[in-house]
Amino acid sequence: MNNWLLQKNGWNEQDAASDGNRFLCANGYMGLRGMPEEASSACFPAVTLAGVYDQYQHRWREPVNAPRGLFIRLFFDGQSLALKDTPEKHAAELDCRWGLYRRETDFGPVQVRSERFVSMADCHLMADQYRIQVRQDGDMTLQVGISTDIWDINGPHLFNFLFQTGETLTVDAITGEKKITVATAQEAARDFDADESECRDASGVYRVFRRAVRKGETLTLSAFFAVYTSLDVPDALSAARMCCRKAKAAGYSACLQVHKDAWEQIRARSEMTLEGDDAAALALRVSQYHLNAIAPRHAHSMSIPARGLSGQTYKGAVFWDSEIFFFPMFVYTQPEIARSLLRYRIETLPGALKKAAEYGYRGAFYAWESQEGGEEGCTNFNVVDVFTHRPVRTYFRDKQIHISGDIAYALRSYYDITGDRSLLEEGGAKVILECARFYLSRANGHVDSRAVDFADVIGPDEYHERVTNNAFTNQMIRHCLESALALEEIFADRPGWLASLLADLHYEADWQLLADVRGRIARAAEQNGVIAQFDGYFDLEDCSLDEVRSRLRDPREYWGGDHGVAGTTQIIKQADVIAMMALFPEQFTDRQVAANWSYYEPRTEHGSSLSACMYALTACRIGNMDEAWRLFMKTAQIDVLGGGKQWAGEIYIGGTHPAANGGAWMIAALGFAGLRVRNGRPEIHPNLPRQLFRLRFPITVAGERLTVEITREGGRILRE
Ligand code: IFM
Repeated sequence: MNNWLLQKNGWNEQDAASDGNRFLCANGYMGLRGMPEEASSACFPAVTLAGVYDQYQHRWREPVNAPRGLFIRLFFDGQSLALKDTPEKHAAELDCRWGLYRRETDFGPVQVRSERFVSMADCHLMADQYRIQVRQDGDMTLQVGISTDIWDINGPHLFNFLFQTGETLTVDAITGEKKITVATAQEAARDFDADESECRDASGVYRVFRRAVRKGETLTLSAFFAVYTSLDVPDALSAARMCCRKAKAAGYSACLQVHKDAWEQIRARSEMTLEGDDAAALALRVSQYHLNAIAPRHAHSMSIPARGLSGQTYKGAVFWDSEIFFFPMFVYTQPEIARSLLRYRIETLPGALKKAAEYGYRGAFYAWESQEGGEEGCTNFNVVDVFTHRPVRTYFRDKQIHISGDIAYALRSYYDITGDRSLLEEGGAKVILECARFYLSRANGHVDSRAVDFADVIGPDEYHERVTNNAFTNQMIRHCLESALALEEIFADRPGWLASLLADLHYEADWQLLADVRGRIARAAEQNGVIAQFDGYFDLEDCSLDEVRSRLRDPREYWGGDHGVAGTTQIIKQADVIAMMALFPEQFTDRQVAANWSYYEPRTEHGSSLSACMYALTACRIGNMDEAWRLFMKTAQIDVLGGGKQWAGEIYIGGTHPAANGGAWMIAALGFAGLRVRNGRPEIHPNLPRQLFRLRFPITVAGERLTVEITREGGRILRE
């Protein structure tokens, strides 16, 4: 099978939120939710801009949604043919080869077929081709415009709207907080005669085409929509206008061709081919499409929000998802994107230093939910209680300290996999040292005075707050201190450089202190080979997941925190000890992994889309391929099936799942192929599930482009 199409038949407004995610078109600069052109704001349509944030009053700061171009209203004999009027037939699809959204809707008197894309060749552009097949004689009116009826979670964010008509329609506005201009422009081309006019109303500005139509006619309209902000260029409006004009002059087909060429190049570097199971092959393609579509190719220092560009969920913030879940696919396939993700952390170091200082620590304590400049977007009250409707004190912001170690981990991996130390020279080494400094200042003494504790933390399992010696966190810290120490060896040929860096940083810890603390970080207790997730974990109530679920009084109830149903039990939200074993495979024996896997998996809710892939990776390691397969499918199909949690308390958390998309690549590459880099060389240790007979994918290691091929007979790494 060679299926690249994610398809859905029928229209149901209830599915609008998940369809908008599933059919998202994006190019790293902006994301356009997968709704038909006529969809109203009740269907959560949005054009979400990467890296443009705004805070309205005291609400949460979140990314800005631009006015929505390519918005169409259709009337036949004076009747609106809106989608909410339940069209007789509707089908939508996403062609994952090139990020093309297509839909076909039978409105009765007319049938509409459209196709659109968010350009990979020009990140400011999107284009649409809208074809109307007339079924009966009548009078038709088509309004094509820019809608300012914007769906926001914590908005509004745009003010002082200025509308212009003429050959190009434009809408520009400024954000409330920082007065960033968001300028949009739209041009249309048509192959039919019509009376043409313009109209403006409270919801936007439109070009209007009116004509009498005859049964059997086909009318085609192409629309080009551009977005620029004053963060891109000083005169955003002129730039948007120019972009549209150029696109219109080139025509839809030419714009489509260069867009497709750009996608071909992306796929040549990253596309995995999996043979043996059609559903899995499609799910993997959808996953890779979604992650590639939101990569910041237009910027040399930018990261990716946890819900990508599918909207404003999680405040458009950058989490550890970037370093631990998105980074692996990029570092192995398109290292320049991995570099951009890490440059974002290098450039936002001042925010991390500030956050550490606010809490009375030295060094770099990165934001749990990082926004512009590394500012912390996570509040102390990140969940709203469904019973009292009051905010709940959560501790993600102040206690999830593994974030700094996660960043150091990715910096180190970047060096190990690419062999390129320039990123360390350009600020990466400084980040590692500042993270190490943070941990040294955060360390606590231990009752036996030999061990070093890390108390009052939260591990990846967020349901248990303020624990001591979370195994995952302590391991990340250990690795961070080791990475700081390793800089000496990495820069052995430039001792003067490292010494001057340390002097510049006024780095007070000497290597001996680092080595000493690293060696004394407390190790969690073990029971029958099972590592306690944190001190006292085994003393908690040991009951089943079903039992805990049965205690819920509301399906949206938050499981964690002081009153959550999971907090007093051993039920965890997501992979924690197992995530540690997946990220540090060499530190644990197969036996240890097997014992911990069997213990923790039944106790894991998988309430986060970050969980299943860690269990799948470790299942590959211990040869439990049936479970690896089940969890691979769960991970890879998440945006195919539109699954995942939608609510945390009263907070909407829906959107696409880039961490699972990255997780699917990780399971296939690091799990099924057993890919790793040791001493600068790639190795494979194949574990192909019985459902597959071939897996093939390109990688780049130490600058060399290679192809990994795994079959039932074994595996090989091919040089180009
Ligand atoms: O980073 C994750 C976290 O681990 C669990 N809650 C959602 C966040 C964003 O994906």
